[in-house]
Amino acid sequence: MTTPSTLNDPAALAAAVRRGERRALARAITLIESTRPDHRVRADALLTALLPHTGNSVRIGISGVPGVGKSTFIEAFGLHVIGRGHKVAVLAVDPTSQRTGGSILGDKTRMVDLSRDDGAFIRPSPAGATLGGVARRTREAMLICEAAGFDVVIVETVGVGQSETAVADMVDLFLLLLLPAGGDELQGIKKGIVELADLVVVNKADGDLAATARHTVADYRHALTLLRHEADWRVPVLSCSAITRAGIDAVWETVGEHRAAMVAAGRRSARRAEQARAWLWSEIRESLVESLRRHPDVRAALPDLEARVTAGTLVPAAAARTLLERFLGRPVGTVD
Ligand SMILES: Nc1nc2c(ncn2[C@@H]2O[C@H](COP(=O)(O)OP(=O)(O)O)[C@@H](O)[C@H]2O)c(=O)[nH]1
Ligand SMILES: [Mg+2]
Repeated sequence: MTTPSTLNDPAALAAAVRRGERRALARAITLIESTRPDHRVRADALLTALLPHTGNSVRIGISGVPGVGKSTFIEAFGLHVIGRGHKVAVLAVDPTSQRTGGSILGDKTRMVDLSRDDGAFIRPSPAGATLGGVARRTREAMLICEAAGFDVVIVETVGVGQSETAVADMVDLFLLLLLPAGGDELQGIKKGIVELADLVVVNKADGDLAATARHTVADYRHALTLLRHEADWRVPVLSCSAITRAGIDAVWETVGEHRAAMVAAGRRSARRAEQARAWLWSEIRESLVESLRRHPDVRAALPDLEARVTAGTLVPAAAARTLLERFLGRPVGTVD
């Protein structure tokens, strides 16, 4: 059983996570979300213990503009996948959640059945100042969920900014949900987001919107053939209704086809290896900047340098060099 003392002991917490204990899972994610330095040390120990048991999931990113039906879709899709014998974890990357109160949390009313299901685990976006911080914690939460036996991990993004790239960089398949409507601009889709998609699904293909949905499917099929040509995977455009649940099964089948194609081409492990390398470098950047900010000599010099840079009397590169020299305690030739 999980007792308060096990929660402070990374090895015991790791064991409880691996047994699939809900409380341990929630506690483990709370630990990795903490910014306290002593918690970070324990979080790293926990993740190190769990790492050999991670990686065994289908990692799916889901994006789309607010109102496209992400929450409703995840409820329908998640229940379908659980019905096929899987366990589904739902995480979110929403750097705006501090202001909005969290995308998933606010949406749990649309995921009532899924959140009650034993086969599902739903976690709202961590509150974090930077997208980098939120993305890091979501990646780590994904590893913890995998170690706990969740073999399908869905990462939702709010679809309003940079978070799509961050999510595409942590999943095997990036699914873009579209509305039955005109082109990207009409749908409020940011430039470049469509290019990230491995699978495009037009939602709300029901009732009065069914005919428009068919046109949207045809439009995007055409647009995507112009957009990119990949040897191993031609991005499919499907339609579904998260409400009637028509077409949801085909989406899951296509996820399986994508996985099979990527594994066969050796691209699944290559993509994950590349993601791990990029993650390493973002960790290096984040922790370097963090230690730099904490350095006493840097802190002493920072207010004055920042004031001069913002006043336009000091070049940022020169200010950065001064700070770096204080941090390193020696002169540096060039900043780059
Ligand atoms: N007609 C129809 N409405 C849908 C469908 N999926 C979602 N909706 C509705 O669209 C609205 C936004 O859905 P929601 O899941 O909250 O979208 P999100 O902001 O992307 O998470 C809600 O009123 C849903 O009931 C669908 O497949 N068909
Ligand atoms: Mg939502």
